[in-house]
Amino acid sequence: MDELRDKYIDAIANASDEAALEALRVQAVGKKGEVSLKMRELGKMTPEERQVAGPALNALKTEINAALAARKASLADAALEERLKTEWLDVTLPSRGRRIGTIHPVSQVTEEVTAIFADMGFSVAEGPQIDSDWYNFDALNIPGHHPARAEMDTFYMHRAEGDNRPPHVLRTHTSPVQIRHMEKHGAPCRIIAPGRVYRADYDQTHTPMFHQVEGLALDRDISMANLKWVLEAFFSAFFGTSVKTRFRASHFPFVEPGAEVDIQCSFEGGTVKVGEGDDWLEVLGSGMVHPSVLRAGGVDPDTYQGFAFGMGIDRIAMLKYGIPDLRAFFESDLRWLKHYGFSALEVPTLHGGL
Ligand code: 2U9
Repeated sequence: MDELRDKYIDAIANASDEAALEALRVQAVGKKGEVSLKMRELGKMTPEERQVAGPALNALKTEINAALAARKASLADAALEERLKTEWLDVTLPSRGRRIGTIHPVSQVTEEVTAIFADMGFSVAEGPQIDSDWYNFDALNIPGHHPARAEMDTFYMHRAEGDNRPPHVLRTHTSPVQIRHMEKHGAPCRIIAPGRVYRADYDQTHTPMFHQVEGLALDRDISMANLKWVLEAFFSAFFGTSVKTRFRASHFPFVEPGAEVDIQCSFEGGTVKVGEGDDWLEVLGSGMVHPSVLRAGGVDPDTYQGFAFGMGIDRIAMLKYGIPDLRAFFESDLRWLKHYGFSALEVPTLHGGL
């Protein structure tokens, strides 16, 4: 047994790799290994001999197994040490540049508009982009035969033969949001409804999807004077300079009286400057909400009245930030987005200046 111990403990300690170690394991303590064969001989011994040889063989087997495990661990450590010498990382190298996206001008301007109106007590209302023709037209005093339906180049949802559900459309304005708001919350109210709207039109100033913000203020004693003040306060905050407005009588089915609103500007050298000069630029439609529209929203026109307005978000974004072509807004060209986009850290706030 001493011979076996000397032979294997030394050999194991000097095994050069895992394969050599495994060969030694098989040779010593494998099924047909030397120690295992010796153990088989115990049966042929006298009980007295067995009492001495049995525990000694077991101890030898344990010792060899422990030596095998120790060598295995030290070989693994050495292998890892070797790998670490070649596999290393220079953490001081500069990292790969990361492409950071920008905030789209429409998102930025929507936030700006929201911040300004929020400061005047307006909250934001939202609604579905697909709505029934009742919410999009009838409730807004635009009955079936009305030319405004045709003018709006409406996208109708497809209906299968025999499907008698009321027609649905991609909303042509955000006005249905205000009808739904009146139905649910009644008057008084002060809301803006920003969002996507759809009309089948496409050229330098029209895209089939664009963005509007509409406003609605209802109370017992609201007048056109309130409308004019709110709009002048809005445009002055939005353009960062005092802006005069000019109201021109106009007609929209949902308001009476109706007015188109121009803002003061100058056209010099092909650029528009808002808030100075003697020229005017049309930016908005507005008026006092038509009694039939109030009634459609469940509001009593004998008790409440109010103003409403609507303008294109994309259009005022183009004006403020000097963006020439509306179509580029929706082409997802990364160069355009990098040029006209905003940093995610430039969150529009009134106190920060818009
Ligand atoms: C309700 C009642 C009245 C919203 C209004 C306009 C006039 C208007 C256009 C401006 C440019 C749409 O994006 S645009 O083409 N809008 O001229 N919008 S009054 O009137 C409402 C809305 C909701 C319940």
